[in-house]
Amino acid sequence: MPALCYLFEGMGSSCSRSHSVNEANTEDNLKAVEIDRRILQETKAEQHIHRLLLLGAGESGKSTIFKQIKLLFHTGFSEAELRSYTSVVHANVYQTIKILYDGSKELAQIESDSSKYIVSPDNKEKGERLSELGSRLDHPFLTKEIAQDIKNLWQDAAIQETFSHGNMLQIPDCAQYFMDNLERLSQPDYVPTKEDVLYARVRTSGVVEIQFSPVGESKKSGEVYKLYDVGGQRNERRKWIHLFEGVTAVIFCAAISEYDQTLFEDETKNRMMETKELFDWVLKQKCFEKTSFMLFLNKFDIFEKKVQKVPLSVCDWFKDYHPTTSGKQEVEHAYEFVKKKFEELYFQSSKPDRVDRVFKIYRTTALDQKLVKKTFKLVDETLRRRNLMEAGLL
Ligand SMILES: Nc1nc2c(ncn2[C@@H]2O[C@H](COP(=O)(O)OP(=O)(O)O)[C@@H](O)[C@H]2O)c(=O)[nH]1
Ligand SMILES: [Mg+2]
Repeated sequence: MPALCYLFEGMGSSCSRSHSVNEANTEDNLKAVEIDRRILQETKAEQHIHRLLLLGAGESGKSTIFKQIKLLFHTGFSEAELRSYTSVVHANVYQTIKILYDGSKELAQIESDSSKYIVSPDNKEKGERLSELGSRLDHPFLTKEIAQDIKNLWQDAAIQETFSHGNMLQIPDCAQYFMDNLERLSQPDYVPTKEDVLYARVRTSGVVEIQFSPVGESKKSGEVYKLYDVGGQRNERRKWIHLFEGVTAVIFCAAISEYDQTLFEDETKNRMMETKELFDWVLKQKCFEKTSFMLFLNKFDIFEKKVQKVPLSVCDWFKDYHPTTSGKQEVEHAYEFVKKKFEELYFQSSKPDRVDRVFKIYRTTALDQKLVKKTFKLVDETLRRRNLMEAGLL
């Protein structure tokens, strides 16, 4: 609370002056009264800020939600911020092509129909060179020439095959989008768009926060929230604990498309199983006894495509799933099944004294700005209603 500390310092100096000069110095008294009033105001203001904590495993979409909130209810991205994403976007391109090329070689060795994964002789040299570039920490700017090589390799049948069977590789979700936009990304005067920034993948380390009001800053009666984004990988989670006190709501992001993928930090562990265990652990935390839980079943866009090709039952948690129909209806059926699993987990992991916590589930695609806006309005409404109930006004 830097503002409060500053006020206390100010008060200290004004008090000592009033003692040394004149006890009844009205000017100093007025100052002290004013300071008291401001402290009171600040304290009240702080009390009205609701802390929202984004939690979830790595790559579940926490930072994308955070960016959307910045775009929707805060300052958006400045030109400088957009520009700062150039190297991130280019790094995502290099990482993607490296993962795909190295992955094709790996699959050619372990799969029985290995010839499908062998790139054409023309592209082999490009692949080796790009794979080497992808492992560097300092990537060069993505020039038109390099982008052309990447495009040729991306279009190679073996790379496409690897892409569609790459659930065991760590292919980022932004792969297709950036590969489709290579020409634009390699313009010498390229400035990332808002959309590029939303797709860009940076592994979060530490904690970032943003203060906002979902009805817009101009509307005074709106609730004020402070949203915290944290790193989701296992080695980041120890930093979470000190944020847990006094949290109004946890927004737990679960990427429901990840049921056939393995963890970045442990390739033997299914991502959905990790999410299940993590959700269970978070629900059982003592300091969340009265905290509201907003569960975002995220990456629905990927889920709806995947579920029609890869059976849900490949994941241990969903072993008892049996598809009934096909097409859109089947997607709904699968989604409802997953939702029910999370609901069951919630009630199992919430001791009887905690079942009166607010628990809501939302279907989200963090890249979809309109949907995120709508979802946050709902979250805001729920939390406001909860507030009124607690104050005995409802
Ligand atoms: N297609 C799709 N991609 C998403 C969605 N949410 C996040 N992503 C992408 O997934 C990657 C990881 O997301 P990020 O927000 O960094 O995850 P975090 O590790 O939980 O902070 C980024 O490339 C995002 O653009 C979603 O709902 N749909
Ligand atoms: Mg993140």
